[in-house]
Amino acid sequence: MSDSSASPLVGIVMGSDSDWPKIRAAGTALDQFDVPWEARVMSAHRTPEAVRQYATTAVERGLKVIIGAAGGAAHLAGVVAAHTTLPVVGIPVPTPDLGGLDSLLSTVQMPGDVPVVSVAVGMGGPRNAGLFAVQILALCDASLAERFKQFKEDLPARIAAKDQALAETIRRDRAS
Ligand code: RP5
Repeated sequence: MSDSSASPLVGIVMGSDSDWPKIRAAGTALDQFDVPWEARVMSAHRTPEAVRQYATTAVERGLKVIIGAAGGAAHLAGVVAAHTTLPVVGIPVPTPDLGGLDSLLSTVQMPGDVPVVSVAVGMGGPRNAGLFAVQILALCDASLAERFKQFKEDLPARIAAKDQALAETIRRDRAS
Protein backbone atom coordinates (compact mmCIF):
# COMPACT_ATOMS: atom_id res chain seq x y z
CA MET A 1 0.00 0.00 0.00
CA SER A 2 1.38 3.42 -0.86
CA ASP A 3 1.80 6.08 1.80
CA SER A 4 -1.50 7.96 1.52
CA SER A 5 0.05 11.06 3.13
CA ALA A 6 2.72 11.36 0.40
CA SER A 7 2.08 13.89 -2.36
CA PRO A 8 0.37 12.13 -5.23
CA LEU A 9 2.38 11.55 -8.39
CA VAL A 10 -0.52 10.13 -10.36
CA GLY A 11 -3.98 11.64 -10.61
CA ILE A 12 -6.88 9.35 -11.47
CA VAL A 13 -9.91 11.30 -12.62
CA MET A 14 -13.20 9.71 -13.55
CA GLY A 15 -16.42 10.99 -15.05
CA SER A 16 -18.64 9.50 -12.36
CA ASP A 17 -18.35 7.67 -9.07
CA SER A 18 -20.11 4.84 -10.91
CA ASP A 19 -16.82 4.34 -12.82
CA TRP A 20 -14.76 3.62 -9.72
CA PRO A 21 -15.64 -0.08 -9.22
CA LYS A 22 -14.72 -0.67 -12.87
CA ILE A 23 -11.36 1.10 -12.76
CA ARG A 24 -10.06 0.70 -9.22
CA ALA A 25 -7.48 -1.81 -10.49
CA ALA A 26 -5.51 1.23 -11.70
CA GLY A 27 -5.06 2.35 -8.09
CA THR A 28 -4.28 -1.19 -6.98
CA ALA A 29 -1.48 -1.41 -9.56
CA LEU A 30 -0.04 1.89 -8.31
CA ASP A 31 -0.24 0.64 -4.71
CA GLN A 32 1.64 -2.49 -5.74
CA PHE A 33 4.60 -0.23 -6.55
CA ASP A 34 4.02 2.21 -3.67
CA VAL A 35 3.30 5.07 -6.06
CA PRO A 36 1.22 7.74 -4.32
CA TRP A 37 -1.97 8.66 -6.17
CA GLU A 38 -5.21 10.53 -5.77
CA ALA A 39 -8.62 9.89 -7.28
CA ARG A 40 -11.23 12.51 -8.16
CA VAL A 41 -14.67 12.56 -9.77
CA MET A 42 -15.11 15.23 -12.42
CA SER A 43 -16.75 15.32 -15.79
CA ALA A 44 -15.80 16.90 -19.10
CA HIS A 45 -19.50 17.65 -19.61
CA ARG A 46 -21.03 18.04 -16.14
CA THR A 47 -18.16 19.94 -14.48
CA PRO A 48 -15.95 21.29 -17.29
CA GLU A 49 -14.54 24.08 -15.11
CA ALA A 50 -13.41 21.61 -12.43
CA VAL A 51 -11.63 19.57 -15.11
CA ARG A 52 -9.89 22.64 -16.50
CA GLN A 53 -8.84 23.72 -13.03
CA TYR A 54 -7.52 20.26 -12.13
CA ALA A 55 -5.55 19.85 -15.34
CA THR A 56 -4.07 23.34 -15.42
CA THR A 57 -2.79 23.06 -11.81
CA ALA A 58 -1.60 19.44 -12.04
CA VAL A 59 2.07 20.21 -12.77
CA GLU A 60 2.42 22.73 -9.94
CA ARG A 61 0.82 20.23 -7.55
CA GLY A 62 3.50 17.67 -8.42
CA LEU A 63 1.52 15.23 -10.52
CA LYS A 64 3.54 13.42 -13.21
CA VAL A 65 0.86 11.37 -14.96
CA ILE A 66 -2.92 11.71 -15.22
CA ILE A 67 -5.24 8.78 -15.82
CA GLY A 68 -8.64 9.81 -17.18
CA ALA A 69 -11.50 7.30 -17.08
CA ALA A 70 -14.93 7.83 -18.57
CA GLY A 71 -17.72 5.96 -20.27
CA GLY A 72 -20.01 6.75 -23.20
CA ALA A 73 -19.13 10.12 -24.72
CA ALA A 74 -15.79 9.73 -22.96
CA HIS A 75 -14.09 13.06 -23.50
CA LEU A 76 -12.53 13.40 -20.06
CA ALA A 77 -9.01 12.18 -20.88
CA GLY A 78 -8.94 14.31 -24.03
CA VAL A 79 -10.09 17.47 -22.25
CA VAL A 80 -7.53 16.89 -19.50
CA ALA A 81 -4.85 16.48 -22.18
CA ALA A 82 -5.98 19.75 -23.76
CA HIS A 83 -5.19 21.56 -20.51
CA THR A 84 -1.90 19.98 -19.38
CA THR A 85 1.56 19.07 -20.61
CA LEU A 86 1.56 15.88 -18.51
CA PRO A 87 1.16 12.49 -20.18
CA VAL A 88 -2.48 11.35 -20.09
CA VAL A 89 -3.64 7.75 -20.11
CA GLY A 90 -7.28 7.13 -20.99
CA ILE A 91 -9.39 4.32 -19.59
CA PRO A 92 -12.48 3.72 -21.73
CA VAL A 93 -15.08 2.51 -19.23
CA PRO A 94 -17.44 -0.30 -20.33
CA THR A 95 -21.03 0.86 -20.87
CA PRO A 96 -24.27 -1.13 -20.74
CA ASP A 97 -25.67 0.19 -24.03
CA LEU A 98 -22.76 0.00 -26.48
CA GLY A 99 -20.39 -2.19 -24.53
CA GLY A 100 -17.68 0.43 -24.24
CA LEU A 101 -16.98 0.80 -27.96
CA ASP A 102 -18.43 4.30 -27.53
CA SER A 103 -15.98 4.97 -24.70
CA LEU A 104 -13.04 3.52 -26.61
CA LEU A 105 -13.60 5.56 -29.75
CA SER A 106 -14.19 8.83 -27.93
CA THR A 107 -11.09 8.27 -25.78
CA VAL A 108 -8.71 7.12 -28.48
CA GLN A 109 -9.65 9.15 -31.55
CA MET A 110 -7.79 12.28 -30.53
CA PRO A 111 -6.73 14.89 -33.07
CA GLY A 112 -3.03 15.35 -33.74
CA ASP A 113 -1.02 17.48 -31.29
CA VAL A 114 -3.07 16.37 -28.26
CA PRO A 115 -1.96 12.83 -27.40
CA VAL A 116 -3.90 10.49 -25.15
CA VAL A 117 -2.88 6.85 -24.96
CA SER A 118 -5.72 4.45 -24.34
CA VAL A 119 -5.78 1.13 -22.56
CA ALA A 120 -8.29 -1.64 -23.24
CA VAL A 121 -11.99 -1.50 -22.39
CA GLY A 122 -12.41 -3.76 -19.39
CA MET A 123 -10.11 -6.78 -19.07
CA GLY A 124 -6.66 -5.62 -17.99
CA GLY A 125 -7.23 -2.05 -19.16
CA PRO A 126 -7.46 -0.25 -15.80
CA ARG A 127 -4.59 -2.30 -14.32
CA ASN A 128 -2.50 -1.54 -17.38
CA ALA A 129 -3.22 2.17 -16.98
CA GLY A 130 -1.71 2.00 -13.50
CA LEU A 131 1.25 -0.08 -14.70
CA PHE A 132 1.86 2.29 -17.60
CA ALA A 133 1.99 5.21 -15.18
CA VAL A 134 4.53 3.24 -13.12
CA GLN A 135 6.64 2.72 -16.26
CA ILE A 136 6.58 6.44 -17.02
CA LEU A 137 7.65 7.29 -13.47
CA ALA A 138 10.34 4.59 -13.56
CA LEU A 139 12.12 6.45 -16.36
CA CYS A 140 13.36 8.90 -13.72
CA ASP A 141 13.40 6.60 -10.69
CA ALA A 142 16.03 3.85 -10.68
CA SER A 143 14.59 1.97 -7.73
CA LEU A 144 11.11 1.96 -9.27
CA ALA A 145 12.65 0.80 -12.55
CA GLU A 146 14.33 -2.09 -10.71
CA ARG A 147 11.05 -3.09 -9.08
CA PHE A 148 9.24 -3.02 -12.41
CA LYS A 149 12.01 -5.11 -13.98
CA GLN A 150 11.63 -7.66 -11.16
CA PHE A 151 7.85 -7.68 -11.68
CA LYS A 152 8.35 -8.51 -15.38
CA GLU A 153 10.92 -11.18 -14.58
CA ASP A 154 8.54 -12.80 -12.08
CA LEU A 155 5.67 -13.04 -14.60
CA PRO A 156 6.72 -16.33 -16.27
CA ALA A 157 6.96 -18.10 -12.89
CA ARG A 158 3.49 -16.83 -11.93
CA ILE A 159 2.01 -18.11 -15.18
CA ALA A 160 3.86 -21.43 -14.85
CA ALA A 161 2.30 -21.86 -11.39
CA LYS A 162 -1.15 -21.22 -12.89
CA ASP A 163 -0.42 -23.71 -15.66
CA GLN A 164 0.50 -26.34 -13.09
CA ALA A 165 -2.56 -25.56 -10.93
CA LEU A 166 -4.84 -25.91 -13.97
CA ALA A 167 -3.31 -29.29 -14.85
CA GLU A 168 -3.94 -30.42 -11.28
CA THR A 169 -7.58 -29.20 -11.37
CA ILE A 170 -8.19 -31.06 -14.62
CA ARG A 171 -6.55 -34.20 -13.24
CA ARG A 172 -8.81 -34.07 -10.13
CA ASP A 173 -11.96 -33.39 -12.20
CA ARG A 174 -11.25 -36.38 -14.40
CA ALA A 175 -10.58 -38.62 -11.39
CA SER A 176 -13.89 -37.71 -9.66
C1 RP5 B 1 -19.71 9.25 -18.00
O1 RP5 B 1 -21.02 8.81 -17.98
C2 RP5 B 1 -19.11 8.63 -16.76
O2 RP5 B 1 -17.72 8.48 -16.91
C3 RP5 B 1 -19.82 7.30 -16.63
O3 RP5 B 1 -19.07 6.25 -17.23
C4 RP5 B 1 -21.10 7.52 -17.41
C5 RP5 B 1 -22.35 7.38 -16.57
O4 RP5 B 1 -22.26 8.26 -15.46
P1 RP5 B 1 -23.38 8.21 -14.33
O5 RP5 B 1 -24.68 8.50 -15.01
O6 RP5 B 1 -23.34 6.83 -13.72
O7 RP5 B 1 -22.99 9.27 -13.33
O8 RP5 B 1 -19.58 10.62 -17.98
